[in-house]
Amino acid sequence: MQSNERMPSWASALIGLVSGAAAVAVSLLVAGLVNPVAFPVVAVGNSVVDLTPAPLKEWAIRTFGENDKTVLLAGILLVMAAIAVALGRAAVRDLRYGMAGLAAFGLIGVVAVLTRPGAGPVDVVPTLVGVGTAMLVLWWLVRRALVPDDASAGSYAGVSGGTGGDTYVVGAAGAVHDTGQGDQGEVSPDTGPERLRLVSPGSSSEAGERPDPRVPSVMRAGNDLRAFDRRGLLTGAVGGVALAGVAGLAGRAFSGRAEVNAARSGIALPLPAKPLPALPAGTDLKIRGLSSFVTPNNDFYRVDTTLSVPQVDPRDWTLTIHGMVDRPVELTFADLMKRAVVEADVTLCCVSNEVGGPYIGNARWLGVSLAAVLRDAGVRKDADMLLSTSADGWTAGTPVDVVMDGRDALLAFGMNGEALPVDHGFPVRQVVPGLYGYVSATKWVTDIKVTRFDEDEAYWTPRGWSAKGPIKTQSRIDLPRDGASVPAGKTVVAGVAWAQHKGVDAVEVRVDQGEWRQARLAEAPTADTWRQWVLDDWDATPGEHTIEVRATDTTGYTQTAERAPVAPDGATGWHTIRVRVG
Ligand SMILES: Nc1nc2c(c(=O)[nH]1)N[C@H]1C(S)=C(S)[C@@H](COP(=O)(O)O)O[C@H]1N2
Ligand SMILES: [Mo]
Repeated sequence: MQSNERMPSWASALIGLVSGAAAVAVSLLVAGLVNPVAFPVVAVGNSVVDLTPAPLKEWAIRTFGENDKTVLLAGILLVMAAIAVALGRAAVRDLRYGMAGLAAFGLIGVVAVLTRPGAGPVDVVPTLVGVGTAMLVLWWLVRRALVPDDASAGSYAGVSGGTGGDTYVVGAAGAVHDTGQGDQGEVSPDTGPERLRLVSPGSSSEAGERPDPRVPSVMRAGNDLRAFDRRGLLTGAVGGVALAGVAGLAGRAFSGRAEVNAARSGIALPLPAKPLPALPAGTDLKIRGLSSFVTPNNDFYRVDTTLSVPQVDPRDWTLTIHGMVDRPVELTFADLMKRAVVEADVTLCCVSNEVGGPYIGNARWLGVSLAAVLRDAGVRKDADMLLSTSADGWTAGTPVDVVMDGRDALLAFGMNGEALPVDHGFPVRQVVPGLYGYVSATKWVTDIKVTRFDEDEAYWTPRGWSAKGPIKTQSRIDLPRDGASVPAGKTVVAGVAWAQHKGVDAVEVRVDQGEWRQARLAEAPTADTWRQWVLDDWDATPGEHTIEVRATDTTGYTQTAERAPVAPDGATGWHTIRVRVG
């Protein structure tokens, strides 16, 4: 008898959606007060990211690039909206179903929040308050939308069989327990299954209006006659949306973004002990379409697993160095700034960068020597791994010997003359020349455990990536663009090549698998950066042409032609483009 519910489907959907929106917004607000990472939508999203099989994740990165997180969040919100609609339907049928569904949904949120790294018991509060809000709003909206039928006294129609035409029957038994709602009159008595009444579609309180044939107007539960009150629902929904809007805006404000941005802009970067000389003339060939030697912070690629960028206030930040050390160390941001400051040009590169891909960038970093900090702590001889952890629980495993071998491994707080951008790890990240980011470049770093590769595993290792990740010698053609049409005649071919901490020794280019020709190399300040290259004198003849590039590093190794995928330890192969000349 409860199966023939007939509140219009938009109405039950609206009830579900408004309840859901209120829950999301209120939990965002509470998370802003308690802990921004405890926002259940983000916690669920982060859990989805962590549980996604590596091939699917790679596909997402390939397909959506840096929009992958937006796509994931949009997907999660869509799924939540669908669930909210279903819960709205269920609640109209029987409020208990709606409540049970919300409770189950809340349980997922609680589990997601509690399984995030570093989660504490208070982190469940945003989820619980959010679910509580959804329950209240759901109950309240159902109550407003379904009113006792005797509010419509007088507009009686002897219509039977509520499923046809414009008269509907709803199974509201149990949906509304308290029906004595102010101007809407008394609880209707048991009206019996045969009776149906028409009420005005806009409002049950305006008896006598002509029924709108498009709007189902009367609902009946087995023993409880309910009328759909459209105006009651719509005004309630407006209230719910307003609540969600206010809570959402306040939540955003509280989530710490504003504070951290203010703290960041207030930072006066210390001067390096020995400032780097200006870049040699000829480091940047300044060719239009060729990647600039220094990648502006705004153009710098971003790769990480986080859905909501950790907002770490430098005044609260500490870095703990512990594990296989003689003297565990805890550093504050002020401690860090008091140490000898080092400046270094380092090209960062992602292991997920396909041949010819965009996940590489070069910056002038400012920070302190990671090796010096580790020497203060006293690294034990048998330790071979630094397990660094970020504020959001991500980890990287870096070989101790690489960090200690004299290269500019940094705890960096400056990037291209400004404080580290929040997206790139503010207040402090690691930068290690020569290693892919996933094994070295921990952003928002807060903890370094000195340990062993045979005792600990970092984030990507059990997900199909190699435990160690030295950067492979690579090169890329920036100009002309793959697939471009260019006029015949002298054509500039240019790009970048990299072999961090070894240095690029030569770059060769060939057209249509002809002879390899030496490209002219730009200057590079050290072996830790990429190097621009250019071939000035290609005389392009009309037709389709293939252009290939390969680099040789200072160890004498020339890039292999053999194509390898990005997993488990970086792509190989020659970047090859096709152009049409004519
Ligand atoms: N906290 C944290 N740090 C991280 C990551 C991450 O997912 N979380 N990703 C790493 C990877 S895979 C790369 S390639 C670099 C990218 O740094 P960028 O985003 O500043 O370019 O950051 C590294 N540091
Ligand atoms: Mo990466």
